[in-house]
Amino acid sequence: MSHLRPFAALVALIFMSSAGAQPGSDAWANARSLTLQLSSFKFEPSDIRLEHGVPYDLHFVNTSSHGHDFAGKEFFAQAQIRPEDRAKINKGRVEVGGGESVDVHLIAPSPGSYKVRCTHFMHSAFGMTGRIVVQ
Ligand SMILES: [Cu+2]
Repeated sequence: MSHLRPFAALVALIFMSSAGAQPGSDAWANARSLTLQLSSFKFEPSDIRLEHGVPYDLHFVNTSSHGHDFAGKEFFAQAQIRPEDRAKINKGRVEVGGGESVDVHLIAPSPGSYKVRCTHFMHSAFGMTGRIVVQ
């Protein structure tokens, strides 16, 4: 019977990968769209409410003519980011150039409060801070 074990392991592996946590494209198509506006010097809204386990399309729009970023190291580390969007996040930050927009699809992480801010020089001091509350 021992010769069957590798086969059983293979079946288990295939089953696990097809039933894994990463949702199919359908789940992303149904993602809730949420626009997050960046400007000099605020996030709108600055108090972002998400539901745990729900897929979102976070649509970051920079309405100013200067670059800003949306930094939430812990939030992005905990969230499940759509593979195609992972490159848009660098060191927990989404950089959005002046007049540009960036979409990041993700599944909201565990409930909690996650701080966000713009890391550009002095921008958080001027008011570019906020939080994401996951319920
Ligand atoms: Cu900024």
